[in-house]
Amino acid sequence: MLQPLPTRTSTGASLGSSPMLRGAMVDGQFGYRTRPHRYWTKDARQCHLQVIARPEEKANAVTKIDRIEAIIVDVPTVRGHVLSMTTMLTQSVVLVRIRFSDGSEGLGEGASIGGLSYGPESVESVKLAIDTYIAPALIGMDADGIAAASAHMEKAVKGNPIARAAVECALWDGLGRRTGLSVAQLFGGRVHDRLPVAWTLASGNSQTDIDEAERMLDARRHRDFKLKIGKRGVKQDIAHVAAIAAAVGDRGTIRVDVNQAWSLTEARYGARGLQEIGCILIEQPVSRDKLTALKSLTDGYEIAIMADEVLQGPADAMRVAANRSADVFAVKVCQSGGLKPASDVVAIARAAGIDLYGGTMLESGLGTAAAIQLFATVPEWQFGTEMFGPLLLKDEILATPLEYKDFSVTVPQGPGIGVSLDDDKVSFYRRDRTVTVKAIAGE
Ligand code: MUC
Ligand code: MG
Repeated sequence: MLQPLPTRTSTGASLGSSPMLRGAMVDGQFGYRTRPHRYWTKDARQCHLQVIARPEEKANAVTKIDRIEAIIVDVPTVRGHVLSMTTMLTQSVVLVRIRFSDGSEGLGEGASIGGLSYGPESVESVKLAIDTYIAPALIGMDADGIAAASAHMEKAVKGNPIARAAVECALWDGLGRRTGLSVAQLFGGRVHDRLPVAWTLASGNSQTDIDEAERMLDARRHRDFKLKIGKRGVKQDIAHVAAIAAAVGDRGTIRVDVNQAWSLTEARYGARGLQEIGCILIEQPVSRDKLTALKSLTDGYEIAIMADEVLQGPADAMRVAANRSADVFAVKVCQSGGLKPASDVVAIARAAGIDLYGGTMLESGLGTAAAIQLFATVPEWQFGTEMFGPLLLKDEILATPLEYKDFSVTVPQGPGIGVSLDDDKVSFYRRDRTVTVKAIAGE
């Protein structure tokens, strides 16, 4: 432990005020600073030289990335979540824990939906990319150098934005915990204490969805509803949306997510029909590689067209913005490749005059909290957010759940992402858990 020395030694010799001669108590010994980078220790009569670390060196010691651990957890959903390409009964996510050389830790999460049916990454591929390629590339790097680590990751791993995002989030969380700052502060500071949260109605049945919407409105939990469509024919879908829109009335808003299921002809028919029944937005109506089709819908109808799956990071955001192929961006931390790239997607949208929506990959509370930290720093979310991931899960894996009330979620306080995991729950839901079967004698 280093402490400032008195300017007079035990032998009475004045050390003077010169910075070169100022002393320090180093691990119980006197140290005289004789050169900027070294200390000389002195016993009373003979000056014997011993090179020891100067205080600045200790203080500036680089914290390194020591260990990166990725685990898959599978948590059942509160009901079947019916999307155009799959029905979810469980949500699987990858939790990342990074251990740093100073003993600190950082947490991150990568999530996708429905195995490989939603996009090109699954939780299995995310874990493999982290264990096999990202971790070996990052071990030993400066823990605080997130830009350098991210650049290195991008070099080591092409694509795979969800895997990169999970690790990048954990680096931001670690930096926040070490500095005592929240991720929102690291990104410029909060401009919101709470964010509005939409709920997705996706039971597959109109009446069940109406009952669910009523419960959400009564509880003041959600008033903006996103309906998953695209599995049935367009006409049936319009009738389904019309029934729910009529039931909700002016107590809330109705949007739909087609998850790429329509052809352009179906989408034209759908856009006209949905706009007539008061639906305010269509999310990713056509395949993510059909940018011209997306643009023709954006130009052709008043109903807002939102880009989701097409946005796999800032370069895609630039492509969509360049031709104004969408009215709104669903900004997703995982799909963008991390918090910083997601903030770049936000910047591109704002510069291009494209509206914003805070999207989710149905992350658990951890990934949801990370996104909330970033979203809290963005002044306008014209279409709100859908930060409801943990509410779709039957069980909570955070030590303290996020707070949902008055149709919004509270931005977590505290350093880093501002949340911690319930380790028992994580042990219970982790895919590789070891189950101890007790053999009962005599049975
Ligand atoms: C998506 O495509 O937006 C978001 C909400 C939900 O229910 O599914 C996700 C994915
Ligand atoms: Mg979507």
